[in-house]
Order: sequence, then structure tokens, then C-alpha cells
Amino acid sequence: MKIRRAVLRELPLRLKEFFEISSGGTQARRIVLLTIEADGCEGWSECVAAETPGYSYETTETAWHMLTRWLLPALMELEGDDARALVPVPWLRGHRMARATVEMALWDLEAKRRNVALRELLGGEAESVPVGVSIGIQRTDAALIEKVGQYLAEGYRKIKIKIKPGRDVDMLGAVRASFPDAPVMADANSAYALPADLERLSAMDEFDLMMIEQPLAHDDLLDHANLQRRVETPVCLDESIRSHGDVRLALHLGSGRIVNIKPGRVGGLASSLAIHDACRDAGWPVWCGGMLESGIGRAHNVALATVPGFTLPGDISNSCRYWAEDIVFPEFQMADGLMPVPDGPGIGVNPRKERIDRLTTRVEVFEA
Ligand code: OSB
Ligand code: MG
Repeated sequence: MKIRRAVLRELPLRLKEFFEISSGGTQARRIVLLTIEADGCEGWSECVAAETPGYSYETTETAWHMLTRWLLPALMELEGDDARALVPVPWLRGHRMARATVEMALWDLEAKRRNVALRELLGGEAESVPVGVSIGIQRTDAALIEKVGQYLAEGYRKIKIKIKPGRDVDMLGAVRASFPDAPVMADANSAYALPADLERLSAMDEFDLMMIEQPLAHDDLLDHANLQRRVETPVCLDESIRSHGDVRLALHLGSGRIVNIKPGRVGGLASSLAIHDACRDAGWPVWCGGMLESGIGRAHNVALATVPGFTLPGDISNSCRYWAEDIVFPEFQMADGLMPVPDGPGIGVNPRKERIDRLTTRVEVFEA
């Protein structure tokens, strides 16, 4: 198999609601989509890099550069029987979001060449996956409590609340007082440090949270281990796990008890499966996170979440929670807290190509 064409494009998509995390907020997303064509099939993927370097050093611009200058030109030179075996520029360091963009389009392409669902190629079993919702930092506790109530009523099975210093213990206490039994967790996006915040983080033990996600620095697995020894709430790692090597170290150190796997963050689906396997062997549950993706990225996440070790609800919400109109058909819509898994070939949803073309503001084409 040889790749005929690769098309990289960027399109703006406006979130219905401003989404704030501890490092800053987003309203206008810059969506980067990749299409890879071979054997009459098209593989699709979405780059999860954000607009600003707060969650990761990668941004829309660095990913665009890595893809157009290095990854895609090299991809066009490769040949193989299985699209997933094509690995351009294997010596390139880091930039896992850019690399994942290529890798995930190749998985979709390979599934379509074999005429199977991406879920099947991944070894997934579930026909629907339990899902949750991630709520950005709200101005007031009352506004947050109203949102939590709405999402619980819609059926979401995990309510993730973004926290930062000053919007944490009291706010979570207010939520717990209103919803004593709800499946609630908190995500700090690295806003705390040891030893200064130990007391504040220990205070959260009182709220019976499902977990606290990435409380400490993205590059500090040792202090996450120190923290996990001192608090009862399970620590979940997000930013800290970028590779199979990272998760092996986290397991060795005891840096938490749960991992949020985002295929875009860890270099793709093969790396996600390796991380999943390591966690399964150690008895750590995993779940699939999200990066405010359009329906293209969401489709990959839904397929990954069918793999058996993904036992906790993912950050995989309805299309209409993010967008006035998604760029895939059909849109993602859960029922009873369960997201149906598309069963068509590959990602199983159709990119709305006319709409995507109309919205595209930047495009680069690579041809064999
Ligand atoms: O930390 O999980 C995170 C969004 C952007 C950057 C980081 C994170 C998030 C989310 C949103 O929590 C999850 C979603 O896509 O709904
Ligand atoms: Mg997170």
C-alpha cells in the first residue's frame, strides 16, 4: 500500500460555552483535521493540540509545523501492507499530538481498508460506552450547582469539575451538599504543589470524590506518589502520562491509582493500548479523556473506550454540548449515560465534507 494523498486543514469552530481550566480558557477552537487517502479509502483524524501552550507545550501552530515540515512529507515516501505500520520520522522527539494525528488517521484508514469498525481493529467489545461530562470553572457555586444538576438529569455518569486554588474546597463542599451521592470528581490541571497545598488537597478527602485528576505539575511523578500516600482520594494522571514509559514509571512509583488516556496526548492509539495494558496488568482502571474535539476526534475516543480496561466513564459528551452543529453525521448523542459506538467501517461517522470545505481557513496538500 502506498499513500496517494494527504490533506491537512484547519477550521475555526466556536464552542457554545467558554471553557475554563486552571491555566486559562477557550471559546474559539482551531480544529486541525488530517485526511489520508489510499486504496480508494480515506482515513480521518483530528489533532488535539490546543491554541495555547497551557495544557501541553504543543499548540495548533507547533503541530501544523511538525506535520507539514516533517511528518507528512516523510509519510508520503513510506510503503507497507498495514497502514498502521507506517511511522514517519521515527527519530523525531516529543510532539506526540502531531504524531498522533498521523497515527490515528492511519488506524481509521486501515479499518476502512479491511471494512471493519475501528472498535474491532482496537480489540474493543462494547457496543456503547459509559460517558461523563467535564464542567469548566464557573463564576459562582450557584452556577456550578445548576450545571451539575442539569447534567445529572441528562444521565451523565461522571461529573468532572475543574478546580483551581481558591475555587476548590468550599466549591466542592457546596456541590456535595447539594448532591450527596453523585459521581463527582475534580480536575486541577496541575494547579497545586507540595508541600504548600497538602492541607488543601487532603481536605478534599471529605467529599468522597471518584478521583482527583492531575493535581500537581505535569512533570512531577515523584510528588504525585508522595501525595497519593497522604490522601485517600484516588489520584488520576492526565498531563503526566505521555507514553508507555511514563506509565511504567508512574506504576512503579505509585503516582496515582487511575489513568486518563487521551490518544492524542500519548502519540496515538497503539500507545494508548500499551498504556491500557500496563494499567490493566497492575489493576489500575483507565478511562478515555477528551480535548474539546469535534466529532472526528470524538469518534476515535469512543472507539478506544470500548477496550475492556476502560471501565470508568469517559470525558465523551454529546456533540451538542460543545457545538451548535458538529462536522460529522450523525452527531454523537448518548442515551441513559451510554454513548452508542458507531458500527460502520473505521470511525463509523461521516465527515460533512461540504461544511468542512466551507469552514476551512488553511489547507496543505501532499501528493505521491
Ligand atoms: O484536562 O481533561 C482535561 C479540555 C481541554 C484541556 C484539558 C482537559 C479538558 C477537558 C475537556 O476536561 C474534556 C472534554 O473534551 O469534554
Ligand atoms: Mg485533565
